[in-house]
Amino acid sequence: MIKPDAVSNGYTGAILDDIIKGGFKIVALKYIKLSEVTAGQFYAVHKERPFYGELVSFMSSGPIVAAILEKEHAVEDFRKLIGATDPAKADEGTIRQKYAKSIEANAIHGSDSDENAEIEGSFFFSAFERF
Ligand code: FUP
Repeated sequence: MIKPDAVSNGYTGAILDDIIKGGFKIVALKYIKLSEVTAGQFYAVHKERPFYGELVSFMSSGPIVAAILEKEHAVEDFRKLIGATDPAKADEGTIRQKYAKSIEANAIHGSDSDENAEIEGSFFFSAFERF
């Protein structure tokens, strides 16, 4: 998911380009705005964390780009491509280092396991929207 900060700062095209050049195949793609309810459902695992309320309000503050990506070792390789959660700690050349300003508005989300990738992909896309 390309987050509202990166979309509103005009980085959507550059980020998709980095993803494609990183060897990922785009299986599904969608430009939508989450409501507070849907953002809250997406981040339900963080419900008890102190930053949950602000995260939900930020994630529903503007449109996002959701995608399903395919690659060998996709989860591990995508996390390398996007860099650390805190852009100040992200390696040079990573998406968060290049396009993010803060730990909350950190430009992009990547699934942390194959299991969560399946859950999160099904959150946004039906079988008819995957190619
Ligand atoms: P990541 O897997 O890198 O997206 O990181 P986490 O699952 O730990 O966090 C999910 C999201 O919560 C982050 F992308 C941004 C937000 N977050 C905060 O706003 N503050 C924090 O201290 C940690 C995470």
